[in-house]
Amino acid sequence: MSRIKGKLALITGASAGIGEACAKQLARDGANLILWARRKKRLADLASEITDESGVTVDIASIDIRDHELVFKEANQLRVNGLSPDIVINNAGMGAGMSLMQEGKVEDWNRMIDTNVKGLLFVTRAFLPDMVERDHGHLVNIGSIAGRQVYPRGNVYNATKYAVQALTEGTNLDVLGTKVRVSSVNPGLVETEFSLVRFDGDEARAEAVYEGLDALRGQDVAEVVSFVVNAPPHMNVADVLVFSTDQRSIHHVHRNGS
Ligand code: 8X3
Repeated sequence: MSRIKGKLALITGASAGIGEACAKQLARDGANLILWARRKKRLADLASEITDESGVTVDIASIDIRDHELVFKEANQLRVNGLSPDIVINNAGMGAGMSLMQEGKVEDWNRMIDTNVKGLLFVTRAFLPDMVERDHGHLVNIGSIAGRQVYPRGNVYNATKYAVQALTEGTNLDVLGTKVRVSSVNPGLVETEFSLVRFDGDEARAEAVYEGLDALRGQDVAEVVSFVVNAPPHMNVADVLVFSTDQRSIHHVHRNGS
């Protein structure tokens, strides 16, 4: 049974990985979609694939969530058009580099903080007031095990994901007394473009991250998100941590031969 059939879900970072898988899964659940990402062509291809397979509507927009003026303008336009989302999946996020703290690049820090923290804040600020006003809505933040445990060279990426955790918990406190729900879904290793982006297109380095283990797929995380947003209205799944069976903590990963 789907409780989100006919609801409107907005997903950021929807052009690939966990975001793309969430789009397909929530469409299977019968939700209409608004998909945001920077890469419009990929969004357009995904939208036509989804509309071919399901009867849901899919709106797309090329949005860089680091641009707060664009985020607020687009959100306002959606509101004016009567398209206020019932569900917002704050998925867009990235890792940039893996340097020692003492060697970190300011450019990498800015990209991670601007996307993972400030971008998530802008999207939340853009849609949460309407949810509170309507006394209805569900915000799902995609965090990470990297927001629970630090690892060498994770420094600023870890800090951004710890921030996501704090923002999820803090937002839940701030909407107490309303029917708005705030959840976080925190995966461990998921085989997506994440490492390719982090290592600036270095395929060998990216592949090594997932080598020898049966990592999570985007679809696995999307199924968890689907469970979270399909929970009955009186139930708020505040926090989920999900690993591949080959991973038990950020520091404990079983690889073939290990
Ligand atoms: C990404 C997971 O373990 O590579 O959020 O930091 S990890």
